[in-house]
Amino acid sequence: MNRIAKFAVPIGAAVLALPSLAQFAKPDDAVKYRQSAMFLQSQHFGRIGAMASGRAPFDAAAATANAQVVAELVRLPWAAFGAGTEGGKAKAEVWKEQVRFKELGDQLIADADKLVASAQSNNLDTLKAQFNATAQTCKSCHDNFRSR
Ligand code: ASC
Repeated sequence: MNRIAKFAVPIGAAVLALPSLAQFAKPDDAVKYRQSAMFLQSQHFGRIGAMASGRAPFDAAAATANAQVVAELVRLPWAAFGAGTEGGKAKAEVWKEQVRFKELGDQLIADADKLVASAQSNNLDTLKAQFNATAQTCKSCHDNFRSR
C-alpha cells in the first residue's frame, strides 16, 4: 500500500463510521430534517389517502407518482435520529429502544415499496388495503415513539 492509501483508507473508514449527527451542522438541523421529511411524507401519503377514502377520484398514475415519492422519503428520516439529536416530537424511547424503532422504520420502507406496487396494480381495493397497512405502520411508530 502506498503512503497516501495507508492514511486515506483508515480516514475514509473513520468518516463513514462517524455518528449520524456528523451529517448535520447542529442537532436542531437533524430535528428539522426528520420533521421536514415526515411532513413531505404526510403530504404525498395524504394524496393517496384521499383516493383510498373516495375524497379524490382514483387515478392510478397519480397514486403511483405519489407512492414513488413516499417510497423515497421514508428512507430519509432515520439517519436524522442519531445520538445527541434528542428533541422535537421524538420520545426518549427512540434512543432507548433502537431495535424496535429500526424494525418499524424498516417495516415502513417495505410497506411503501408495496404501496408503489399496489398503485401500479390499477385496482382501488388493492391500493386501499396497502394504504391502510402503511398507515397502520405509521401509527404504531407514532404511538410508541412520538410524543404529540
Ligand atoms: C398520514 C399522516 C400520518 C399517518 C398516520 C397514520 O397521512 O400524516 O401521520 O398518515 O395518521 O395513522
